[in-house]
Amino acid sequence: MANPLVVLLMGSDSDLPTVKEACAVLQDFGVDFEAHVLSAHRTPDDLTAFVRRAEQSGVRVFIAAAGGAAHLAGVVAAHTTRPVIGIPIQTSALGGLDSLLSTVQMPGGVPVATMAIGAGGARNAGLFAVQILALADPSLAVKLQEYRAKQVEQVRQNDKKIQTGLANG
Ligand code: RP5
Repeated sequence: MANPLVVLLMGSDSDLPTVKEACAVLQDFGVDFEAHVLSAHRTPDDLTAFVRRAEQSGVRVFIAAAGGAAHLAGVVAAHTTRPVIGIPIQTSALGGLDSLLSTVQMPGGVPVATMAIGAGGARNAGLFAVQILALADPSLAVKLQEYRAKQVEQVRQNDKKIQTGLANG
């Protein structure tokens, strides 16, 4: 492992399309990260060893995405005191409610910052990681301000488009 600030873990390669949303945010902000498939259930020993190594190599934030009986974020949190952000993957069986509840309902003492189900949650996971890093990195804090300002501008433009569309019937 090089020295990434953020590590993204996913329980299966089938989670990758969602996880890519978080990767895109980290890339946009110029944050070094690594992404790996590691499963709390299928590769428990590899997961534990990885988290220990990652902590030693200086990883500041973990992001963990999993679906169904989604214990990945919780198990990562059990092995580190660094912040862990959970992404509940949308599932075909239960729409992701299974993933959400099994990620968010951590016992007191071992927190996981759980995002919303699916792509929006994954984007927010990336942003939340940037927000944590920005506490000690003023240049990232500036980029976050710019990101928000762009978002405001985008919504205002969308509103204008809608107003024009309504006025023209
Ligand atoms: C979870 O089981 C993974 O995070 C994935 O969302 C779900 C299904 O995995 P696959 O059967 O697609 O590999 O551990």
